[in-house]
Formats: sequence, structure tokens, C-alpha cells
Amino acid sequence: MTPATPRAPRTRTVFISDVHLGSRGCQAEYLQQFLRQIDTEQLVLVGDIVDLWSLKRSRYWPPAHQEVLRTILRIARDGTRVIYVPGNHDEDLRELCGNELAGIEIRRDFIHQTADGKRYLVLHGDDFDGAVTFSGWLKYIGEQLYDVLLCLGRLVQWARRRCGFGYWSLATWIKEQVPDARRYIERFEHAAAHAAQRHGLDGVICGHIHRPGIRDVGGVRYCNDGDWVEHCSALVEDRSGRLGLLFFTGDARLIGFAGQPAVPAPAAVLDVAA
Ligand SMILES: [Mn+2]
Repeated sequence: MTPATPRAPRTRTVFISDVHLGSRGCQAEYLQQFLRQIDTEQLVLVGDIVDLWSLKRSRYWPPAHQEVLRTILRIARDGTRVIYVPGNHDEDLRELCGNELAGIEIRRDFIHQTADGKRYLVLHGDDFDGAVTFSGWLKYIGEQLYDVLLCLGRLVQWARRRCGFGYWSLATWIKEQVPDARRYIERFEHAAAHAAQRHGLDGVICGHIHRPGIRDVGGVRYCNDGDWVEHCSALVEDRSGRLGLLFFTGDARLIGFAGQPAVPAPAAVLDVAA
């Protein structure tokens, strides 16, 4: 009998954050489909995975959210290295940093080295809230209003689906219209890039502001993996060490890659090309 040849996973690393399990904004079904399709050496959870703030306000834990947790545990059990960097919405878990739980390493932050030897600071990103002067949209509209926006957005999305349209986020669209929101994002990007620079690193990988992006800022690379509330996005490192952004919604499937440099063939990363 010939032993099965061990097959290399399709991607080296998948980074996701701002899932907000336990809150109504979480796009758990899309995430569940995404997680079931990835085949990766490492999965990094860059914070705000479980929304403990929201759970403290009201108990909301539908089966789809439990299913996402189960899938993450299964991924860890099946041999993928899983690292969890708690964010501000799951900061109670920061007490566990330095430990391993159900095969998941819990870290406050760490340095990720890509296959081509570049070194990135990985952290959630709320660390930069102090550096970002709060004239930004976060304070501007506040978390409560953001929840209302997301709720309205779900209604719009429901109507769009019935009419056969693809995924679209109301909250994202509104933020595009607010100049303050754009300034806030810019300040955040600079603060994050500066942290990487100070440590002599090639870049930073974070989440927190629900704004996926890959940009060169001040000589280092700024990567934000986005969120699973508005964008359904992930940052993906392919086997050669290139980083790309991936957008995933169940009905529209793989929407596309963005960022510099883009991973050339999305279908090679996820088996979702129709
Ligand atoms: Mn956050």
C-alpha cells in the first residue's frame, strides 16, 4: 500500500478579524462557508472574534455563531496552526495571552514572518486609538449608531437579495460619504505603520477599523484584513509570501482580490471559482 502523499495546503496564512460573534452584525453564514473552504498552514484571528461587549448587553448566540466556533476548533484539531490575538471587544481573553487553549495559541501580538522573509507586526489595532484624534467617525456616530446602521443595512441587503442583487454594505457606503471617516482611517494607518517602523519591521497586519486594505505607508506595508460585519474579507498569504485581500460573500462567491501586489489567481487560493 502506498502511503498518501502529504499535500501542501493551498495558502500559507489566512488572517481574519472583527468577526463579532454574539452580535447581530456578524455575517456568520458567509464566514462559515469561507472557513470550510480554506486550506491553510496557519490561521490567525486578529481580534474582535467574539464580541463580549455585545454579549454583556444582550444574550445573542444563534446556532450559526456556535458553528463558526466549532469550525475554528476543528481547523486547529486538523493540524492548522491557529493563533488568536484578542482585540478590544474580546479583551477579557487577553488575560489568557501566552497560553494555549484547545490547540489555539493566544497572543497579545507577535511578529509574523512571510515565506519571502518579510517581518510584520500582528496586532488587533485598538492600541492606536489613543494616537488617532477622535474626531473620527467612531466617536462621531458612536457604536450604538453603528449598530443601527448595520441593522438597517441588513434590511437593505434582504431586499436586494430578493431582487437578485449581490452583497452590498450600507455602513461602508455611508462611511465613504463622510470626510471625517476618511481622515480617521488615514490617521489610523499612519499610527499602525509607525509602530512597525519603530520596531524595524517591514509592515503591520491589523484589523479593528473594519476597513480592509493593503498600502505602503511611510516606507512600510500597512495591511488590514477588514471584517465580517461589512466586508467579509480576509488577508491571505500565498505560498510564496505574497499578501492579498480576499472578499467573500456566499451568494456572490469570490468577489475579487485587491491590494498590492495582488495574489494572481484567486481560484488557486480558494476553490470557489464558479
Ligand atoms: Mn476592535
